[in-house]
Amino acid sequence: MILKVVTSNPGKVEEFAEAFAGLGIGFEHVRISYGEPQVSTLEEVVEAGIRELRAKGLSDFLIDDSGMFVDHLRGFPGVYSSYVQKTIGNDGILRLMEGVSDRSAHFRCCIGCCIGGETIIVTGVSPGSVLCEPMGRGGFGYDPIFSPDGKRSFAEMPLEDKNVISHRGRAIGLLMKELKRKGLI
Ligand code: ITT
Repeated sequence: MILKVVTSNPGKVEEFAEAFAGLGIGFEHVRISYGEPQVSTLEEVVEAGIRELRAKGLSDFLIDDSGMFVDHLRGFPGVYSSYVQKTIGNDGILRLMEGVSDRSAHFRCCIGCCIGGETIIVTGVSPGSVLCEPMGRGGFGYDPIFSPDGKRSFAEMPLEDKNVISHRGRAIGLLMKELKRKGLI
């Protein structure tokens, strides 16, 4: 089986490629834009995306909507992570967190997968904290300012290490479990 990964984000493509190679799953990167409505959860974004892509005739694909949720900022940027990254960026988040002692945050990754007539939606979570300054040159997006263990940022980890503990790695694990349970792989 070849799964089409529909995303505009090359960082996600690398992570899916690494994870799927380890699982022996065929993979194809597809760029088709779909609307991301202003709703309150990642799951709602994914459900809407799946509806739109199915209506366009796409099959055997997955989409991923992710975000970083900062406790002190009451979950911001959350579903607005994409817009916030493009506007104020990591420096803007660090400015909002200046002098704040509670730096706890988590990443969520919601994956929606359509195979044949089946739709599976899973969410992986990675708890951690917002660092006081960017660290590391790897990864993408919020990786330099997020640490899962208070020691290293995601941007300082090799991809395969990030995939073991990250929101996306966990979501991929849940997806595989569900695909196996349904006898689809
Ligand atoms: P697609 O929707 O086309 O897949 P996107 O980059 O818009 O790509 P999201 O809406 O899921 O993806 O991502 C929201 C923001 O969060 C965006 O700026 C990403 O770079 C960032 N992001 C997502 N996953 C991340 C991760 O694992 N590490 C760091 N930042 C991440």
